[in-house]
Amino acid sequence: MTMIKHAACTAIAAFSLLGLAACTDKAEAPTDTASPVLVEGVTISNARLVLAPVAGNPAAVYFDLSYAGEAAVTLSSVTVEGAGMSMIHQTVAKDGAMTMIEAEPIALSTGTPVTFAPGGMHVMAMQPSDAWKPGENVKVTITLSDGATYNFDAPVRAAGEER
Ligand SMILES: [Cu+2]
Repeated sequence: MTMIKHAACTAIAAFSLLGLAACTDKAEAPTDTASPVLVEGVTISNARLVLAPVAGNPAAVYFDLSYAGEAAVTLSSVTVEGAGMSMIHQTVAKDGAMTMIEAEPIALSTGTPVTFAPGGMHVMAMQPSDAWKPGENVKVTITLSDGATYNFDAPVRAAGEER
């Protein structure tokens, strides 16, 4: 993630001094200071937000989560910045067709990674922001049952890209 940001900043800096200043500010700002409580032991990898083929339809957020914390917690909610509403969905077979239902809170335990992936669990980002464009990053926040939150960036992918 850091490398992606750095590359983007370098490209902007090459074109304008203003861009350079903005990037420098960003790079020096400490991250995650807005979170009142930080989750111990949560690692997110492979995050991405995949846009729907039809503009305005919900986007899906996928990621891999591993947990190495002490507390017995569940993943209560995931919010996507810019979305009108976000829900955790599970994909299930019903009457011979695949359908999506709201997922139960997900228990986190050490050594059992949780995977949000196409065809399985995913975060449905309703009323997607017009600002979501491939190459941009969208801030995703997970909240655990003890109230702790954790933020990460999900790079935006177009509908036709690899999910
Ligand atoms: Cu869904």
